[in-house]
Parts: sequence; C-alpha cells; structure tokens
Amino acid sequence: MKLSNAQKLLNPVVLVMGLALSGPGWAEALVKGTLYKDPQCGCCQEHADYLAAQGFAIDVVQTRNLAAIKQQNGVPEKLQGCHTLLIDGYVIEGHVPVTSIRQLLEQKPKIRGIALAGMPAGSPGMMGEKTAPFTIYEIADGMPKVFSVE
Ligand SMILES: [Cu+2]
Repeated sequence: MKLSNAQKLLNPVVLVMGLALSGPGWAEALVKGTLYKDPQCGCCQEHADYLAAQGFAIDVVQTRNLAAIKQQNGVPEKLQGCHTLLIDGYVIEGHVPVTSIRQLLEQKPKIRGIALAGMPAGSPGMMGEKTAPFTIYEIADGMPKVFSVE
C-alpha cells in the first residue's frame, strides 16, 4: 500500500490502517541502531541523518568518552573513524555507506563488525569529493580483511 505524502497528511486514518495491515513485515524492515558520537562532531550527525534518510531508526547518543565505546566493541586503533554505530550486535565504525551495512546485516558473518577508517572525503555524511574507492574492513581478530569496496 503506497500513499503519497499529500495523502498521508490528508488521511491519517488510511495511513494507520495501512501500517496495521502490513504488520510484522513493516516492523522488521525498520533497522534499529545506536550511534555514539562526540557532542562536537558535526559529520557524525550528518552520517546519522543519512542513515535515517535510508530508512534506519537511529538513536544518537552523545558521549565524551568515545574511546571507551570503541574499546568495549573491539575497534582497533587503525580502523577507527569518528563515530561508532551498533546494530544487531555488530559494530559499524565511521562513515560506512548503507550498501555495506545492509550486506553485513544480510550475510551475518562471524565478525565483530565493519569499519571505514578515518573520515574519507565524499563518504556519506562527509563533505568534499570522493577521490578513491572506499575500502571497508572487517573488525575481527587477526589481520584486517577487506569486507567491501565501494
Ligand atoms: Cu565524521
């Protein structure tokens, strides 16, 4: 059941019925996550907004002790980005594009998570122009392996 924005505004009853009818399928489609960021970080918020626009339900938690969050979730220093996102028991570090996040959540590999280290220009939530493909690494024990390139 698809409604235009105008229809949603004009007819809230139809909208509520539509959600009720689509039931668990609709609820499952909503991916929930928690994003930890420093209160000063603007690009972190931009990434949270990008995820929300892609249909993720993200709780943004401001913290001045991000290092502790990264440590608790086993994010190695080399793979650290500016913020840390937790979804479904996985840690997603930095400005990772949703294609890779969806791939992670669908394939459910036995790793702790994935990371786009640093703050590459042009990545989701980051300003500037993309100058090279983004390499997303696995967060796992042993040598870092490439999870995806996009
Ligand atoms: Cu950032």
